[in-house]
Amino acid sequence: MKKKWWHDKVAYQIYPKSFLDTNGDGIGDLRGIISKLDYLKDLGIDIIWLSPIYQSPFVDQGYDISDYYKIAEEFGTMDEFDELLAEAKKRNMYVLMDLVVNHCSDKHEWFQKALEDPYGKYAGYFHFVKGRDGKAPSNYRSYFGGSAWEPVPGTDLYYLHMFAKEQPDLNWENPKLREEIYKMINWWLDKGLAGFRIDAIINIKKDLSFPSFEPDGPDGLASCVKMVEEVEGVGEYFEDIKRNTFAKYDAFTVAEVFNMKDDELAEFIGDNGHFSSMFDFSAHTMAQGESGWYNSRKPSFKKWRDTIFASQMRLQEVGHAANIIENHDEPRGVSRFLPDHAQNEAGKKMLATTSILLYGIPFIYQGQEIGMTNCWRSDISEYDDISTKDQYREALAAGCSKEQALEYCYENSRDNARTPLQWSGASEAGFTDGTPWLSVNPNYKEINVEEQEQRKDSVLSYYKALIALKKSPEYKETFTYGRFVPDYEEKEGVFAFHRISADAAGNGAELMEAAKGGKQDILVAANYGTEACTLDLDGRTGKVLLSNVGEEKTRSEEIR
Ligand code: TEU
Ligand code: CA
Repeated sequence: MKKKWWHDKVAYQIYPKSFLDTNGDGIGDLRGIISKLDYLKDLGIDIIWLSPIYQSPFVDQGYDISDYYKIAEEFGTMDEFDELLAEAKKRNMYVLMDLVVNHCSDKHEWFQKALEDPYGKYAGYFHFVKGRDGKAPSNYRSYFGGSAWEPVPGTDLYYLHMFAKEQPDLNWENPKLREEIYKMINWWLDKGLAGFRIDAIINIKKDLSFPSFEPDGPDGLASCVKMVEEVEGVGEYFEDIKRNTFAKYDAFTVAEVFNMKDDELAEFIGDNGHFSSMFDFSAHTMAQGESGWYNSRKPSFKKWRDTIFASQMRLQEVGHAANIIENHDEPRGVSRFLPDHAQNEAGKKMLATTSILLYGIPFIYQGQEIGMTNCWRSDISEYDDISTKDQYREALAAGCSKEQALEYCYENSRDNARTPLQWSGASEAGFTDGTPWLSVNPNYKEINVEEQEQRKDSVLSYYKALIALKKSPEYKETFTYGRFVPDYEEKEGVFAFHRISADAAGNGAELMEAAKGGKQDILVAANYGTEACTLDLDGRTGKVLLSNVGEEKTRSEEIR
């Protein structure tokens, strides 16, 4: 594997709207981010990914961009953005923006011009397609519910939108469109961005015959995902983008790709892959279940652990995926993955350990470092997210009671991750002097940065220690390139693996044996079960590098 500058880095996702408000309008802003760069540096963060900060009507919280060259005025100005870049650079930190180019906003100039002239140049930037028998061209359901086709007023045409109708899909078949996008990407990279997180990119290639599929829901529609999953050739687009933009800058790119096929991993993130990295969503898609929320079940510990292990075994042969426990589209990781009895600080530290020390690049989502949790709402009107509202409607339509549907929102809503970051126990969690755009989680009085900064045994202090360990000169190489070897798999509730120097030879047990001959062998062991547990170290001796329960307990008889 070729070594790259991003392999040993730790990244942090900022959801700007909920990060920190400095002018009292209830909306987080760039000034807020700038003022907390030292906080992030101190945590050990190298790379910051900003969810979209471009001009947008915010129908889908900025993932509907109306001008790719402007900063949303809610967030600040281009001067402030340049200041953020400069301040990050001073601290040796890298900044990634969110690249949302499967679609834009219906308020984007291109789309407005397309509507004015539905057979003209700009209509060719989108998928304007003739209806069939007075109906939409096909039976696709959009990600956010309802038909993925919307009539173009005054014509018999429809435009495609895989997400909301305010997010028309761009036509990547059109070389003019591609040229515009590349120009825009390079414009940002020229400013000094380190790269991009790339949104929904797997969707850009369409089957232009737009075939209908067997309906897969009571609405008589079929998920639009099927069409993009079946179409061939998206890789050629990825190569074209890379060649014309990222490759020229040695930029770091992390792609949002669901349902990755095993035999395509190398093509995506191998040495010469389309992208530098991509998120490992395997545990999240598994937890989400096959279909909608209302029949998703909390995964068993074993299924969850085995999913991560299987993914690690595949990935370490190929490249560095990005490991997450949560992001702005997922519920909070501690609420989702920790069993009830471990919903405490020791549990949160345990989850951090078994995520951050995996093979790959950790991406921490804002608030994760203090163990923020899901947020209960007693009415759907308290939610903001377009997808949550759709899932709620769907649950009611499927016969769920209001209470039950709200329970599903509590477990699954994207808004769980979008409540304001809890900076202190002061009013509105210290996030704003005004009224926050989305109300704060009432547990901010117990869970907040200020309190945890003062306490050595807090989740925040532990995250700092954990990241410092991962990046320490002595262990960095092993945590970055060392082999991932699962262990104690038969022990109930145990999540354990080794990271063994990359130059040790062999596989599995063989490798562990080989490592006894002087190679670095770091054992990460966690007990998610309810019973105390003893691990036989098989003759190994060593020292405890870090413990979430105090060194005494780790070394105690039960655990030894
Ligand atoms: O997400 C793409 C995507 O597939 C998600 O919509 C996912 O299915 C959904 O969040 C599950 O609830 C990206 C962004 O991360 C998301 O925030 C945007 O809404 C979406 O693209 C459209 O840009
Ligand atoms: Ca503000």
